[in-house]
Amino acid sequence: MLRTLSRVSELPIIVKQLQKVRNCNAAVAVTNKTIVTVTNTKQHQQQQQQQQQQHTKQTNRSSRSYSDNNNNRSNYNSNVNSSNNIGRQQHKNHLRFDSRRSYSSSFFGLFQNAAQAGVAKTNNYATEATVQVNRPFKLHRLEEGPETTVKLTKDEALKYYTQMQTIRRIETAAGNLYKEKIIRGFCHLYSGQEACAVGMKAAMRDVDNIISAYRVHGWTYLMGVPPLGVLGELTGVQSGCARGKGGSMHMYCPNFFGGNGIVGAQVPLGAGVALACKYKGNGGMCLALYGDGAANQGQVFEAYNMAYLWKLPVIFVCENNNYGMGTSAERASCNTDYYTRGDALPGIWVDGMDVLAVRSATEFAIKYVNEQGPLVMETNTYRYSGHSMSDPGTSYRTREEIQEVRQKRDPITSFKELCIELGLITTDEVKAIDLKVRKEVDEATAQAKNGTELPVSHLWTDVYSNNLEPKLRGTNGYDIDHIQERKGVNH
Ligand SMILES: Cc1ncc(C[n+]2csc(CCOP(=O)(O)OP(=O)(O)O)c2C)c(N)n1
Ligand SMILES: [Mg+2]
Repeated sequence: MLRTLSRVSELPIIVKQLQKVRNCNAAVAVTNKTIVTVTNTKQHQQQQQQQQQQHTKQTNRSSRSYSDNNNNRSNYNSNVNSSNNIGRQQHKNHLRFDSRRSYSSSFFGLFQNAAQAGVAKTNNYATEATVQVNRPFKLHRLEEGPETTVKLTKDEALKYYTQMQTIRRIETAAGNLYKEKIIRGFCHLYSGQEACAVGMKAAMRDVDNIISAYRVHGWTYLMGVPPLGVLGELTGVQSGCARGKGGSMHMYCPNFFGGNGIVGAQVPLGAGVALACKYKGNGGMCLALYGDGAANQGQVFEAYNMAYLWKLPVIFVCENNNYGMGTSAERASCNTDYYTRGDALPGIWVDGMDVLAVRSATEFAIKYVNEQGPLVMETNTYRYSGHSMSDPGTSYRTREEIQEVRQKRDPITSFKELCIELGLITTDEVKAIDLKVRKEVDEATAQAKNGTELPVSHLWTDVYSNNLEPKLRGTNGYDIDHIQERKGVNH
């Protein structure tokens, strides 16, 4: 039976029909964004087995995925391993999904249950796909760059989507709390830039560290603080990750060195964290993030220089969102190719709206800095909000510009569409994740609103993470004991 569908959503109907046929085996090939073909013949099954055996002989590989090699899809192609040209040729016009799976009864059962199963028990009709990154990397002083063909498993797809959606929700909640005057002071939102953080985090190992500027609510959550720890910090209550003492720009957790309000200051600090990794010999590295607006600062170049001379395991990441406050990158920089600005340091330009490209570039960079020393990575991205909550963000750019990025390059929407298209996530699973994330962030918002502040006497507790003297120094006229209530998180 061969049938062409006009929409992916028709797939369950076809699957039900197929179930009625005895001894059937189903396979699915997505040939472009909208067309799905379901093939169901015994002959096909045998053909597939023969090809599989032949392929095993030729490649002697235990795992592979098949490709339809359809040229209609310019951006995302599902391929066999790129080095395996024989295999690719052989399986031309065949299936994109992993041939190791049997698309028989278990496939039908799982698929049918997907809608009720929610996020935990997901449908499994594609477990892994091979994807081409959206826009090519640009390289500076590098002969080889990151992998452009990357694997994406279903679990990873669910995780990245959930993480990006949670960051977006937290930022929306923060924006609303600010407008209600429940959050006071500074508040810089990360909406639009989610793929940068989620992609980098996906590549990080337990021994790795990160330090950034002030746009860090998303990073704080990714590094292990639950939404309430972030939102409570923003509303200044005890459930905040710094017990409400830090606020928007000063959040920390293990391996995350914050949260720094002085533009550019985190860059040499990041080099210092990398020096500590090298000194301890723990194999870790540090991601030192800064914006296009910080990229022309003297201390950035001084940090590049020292890191290069000392071969420090640091990735200098310029998150280029095109604006430093209200000044466009073109107005502020004589050279907006930030990935080349390290001079002797190699550099990579990466599409910061493509979570998989960021992950691939970071994986490459981690290996590189551990073996050879520092590297500059520019993630090309966009922020939807103004610089901070006090900036409407529309006096130095047009509403149309923002709208266009939202419609054409949004990191969450494009990743969601990709995953659905690849068959890694269903629309029902997307809905279930959206609901779960909304519930979690709504609950955290309510608790952050109603939390209690620390008593004033706690202002001077935990000044040092490891206090070596009994009294606080420099409090002239006062005789204040140092009280440690909590252990520092970044020893
Ligand atoms: C040393 C210093 N100079 C100026 C400022 C004021 N300031 C805060 S953010 C900012 C722009 C930074 O832009 P960018 O680095 O591109 O980061 P983005 O806000 O785009 O994430 C400036 C000038 C500051 N906080 N510190
Ligand atoms: Mg900027």
